[in-house]
Amino acid sequence: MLHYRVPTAQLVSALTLACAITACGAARAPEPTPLPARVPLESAPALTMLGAHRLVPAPASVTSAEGPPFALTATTTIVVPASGGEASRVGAWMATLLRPATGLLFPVSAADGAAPAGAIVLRRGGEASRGAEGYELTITSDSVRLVAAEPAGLFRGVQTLRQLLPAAIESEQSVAGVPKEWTIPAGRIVDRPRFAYRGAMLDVARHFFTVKEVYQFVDLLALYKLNTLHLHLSDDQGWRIEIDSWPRLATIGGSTQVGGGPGGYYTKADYAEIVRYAADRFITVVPEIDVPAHTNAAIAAYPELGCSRPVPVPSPNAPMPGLYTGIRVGWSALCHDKEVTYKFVDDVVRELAAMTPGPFIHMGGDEVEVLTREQYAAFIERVQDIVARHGKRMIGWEEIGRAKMRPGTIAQMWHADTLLLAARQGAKLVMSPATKAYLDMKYTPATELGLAWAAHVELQASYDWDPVTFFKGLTENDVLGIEAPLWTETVSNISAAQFLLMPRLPALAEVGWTPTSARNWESFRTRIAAHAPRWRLLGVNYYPSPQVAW
Ligand code: IFG
Repeated sequence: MLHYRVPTAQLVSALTLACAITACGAARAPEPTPLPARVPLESAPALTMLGAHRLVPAPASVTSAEGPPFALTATTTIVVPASGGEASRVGAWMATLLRPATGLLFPVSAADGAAPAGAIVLRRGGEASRGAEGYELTITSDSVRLVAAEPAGLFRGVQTLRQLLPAAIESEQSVAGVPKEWTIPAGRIVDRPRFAYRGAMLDVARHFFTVKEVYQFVDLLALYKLNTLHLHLSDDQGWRIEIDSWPRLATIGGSTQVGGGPGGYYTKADYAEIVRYAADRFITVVPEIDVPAHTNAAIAAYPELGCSRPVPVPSPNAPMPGLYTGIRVGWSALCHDKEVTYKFVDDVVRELAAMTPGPFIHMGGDEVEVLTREQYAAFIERVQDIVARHGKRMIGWEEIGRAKMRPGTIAQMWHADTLLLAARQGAKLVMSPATKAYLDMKYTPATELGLAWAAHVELQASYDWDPVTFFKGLTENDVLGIEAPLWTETVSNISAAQFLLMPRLPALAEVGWTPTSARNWESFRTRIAAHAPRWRLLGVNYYPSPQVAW
């Protein structure tokens, strides 16, 4: 008999309430204020009308229908196209998601044509104008039809289905009896993203995160329809990816981290695992090797890469001379006028491109204090040519707008107006303004984790902005999308990362996905409140922002 574990908090609130009534406990402690009674999963209001949805990101259009909901039962089957392929993989992924909490079998069958009643049917097709991630979801009492031009659209539609079921669907074990039945309200959703690039960045250089922790980061991106994982793989404190032609980059450059901990690095097999896990969720990996600054770990491994510039004050707990475990920025740089520097960049980009199926390689370019404007531009232009020669498009932080950008190169906006230099060259922009999207910013002065150099960023600040009107003079066509960077100077494990990510990540996911006409703060703050039980069941840490009535 599987026992349903009552969440501790419920127990606590029940006990608190009990004590308040029976004054249990000898010494009359001051009356504890009872915790806000959480709505127990058993009585979570089932979704009555599709329009009452608490979906995040909000879909482009939702139409409720009269009539009974679709119920998941022992005979519910999942039907995927006979051709198999990625659409079948999405069907299998959905079955794996639905089985544990419901205890139902969800057999998956591959067949075209009319499906049996009571089936969840995945089909390729629909309006190609909805793009690679658009989908349409039609729910009646006897069928659920999910149609998308591409498998990615099917996967995004499955996340919507997931959110239309009670939060208990996220539970790991069959919670028989909770809820009485698993229903999805009738209606129709036609949906597609506003922006093509919707990402989040994990800085694995300041603090190293294991492959399993990166999976947990990717799981949150998948739940909220983000499609890009930017990994900040190198910086002053750490080099995190194995490069065969320069082996000490990982073995020495990866041997420590901020604060002097053991650091770590991804072997090529580890990196391939991360790429596969992301690809299974239709998420593209964008690796970043930050040059010419933020390069102390590489220079500590290969001192010939640096000019004879002063190294930082030795870090008390750095295991090797030259390694740095503090958090100052901008002081290091590769030697721009040595040929070995460009051989280094070429070797690294060659090996990184070979292990990265996605179209982009991010080459950083931020916070360069030791080169003149001309030296910087010449360096960036040369690096850009190297990336192109290896068949990839370069992304760089906004400062690269000071160089001559190749068509296809993307500038990532973070803190100033240099993005306008890139826009004037016709470059596409990825918007990640530090005052809105930097998830390492404290929520408030009271937040223990995070930094505050840009701003304190509460949930509403992350939600209430528009990537196009954020900067005057930009047009919809200039903006490729948005990204939420999580820098990890103060974050050393995934639980701390989740506290800073959640709930701002879903807010930014909605900024990237939902048309402006379907977006507003009052609606979002109400909808996101319903996601907390889901996060608790998933074991995801989060900041209970006082801006939301959780
Ligand atoms: N700026 C630096 C990051 C990191 C960040 C912390 C960019 C592009 C401050 N560069 O953001 O390396 O230190 O908030």
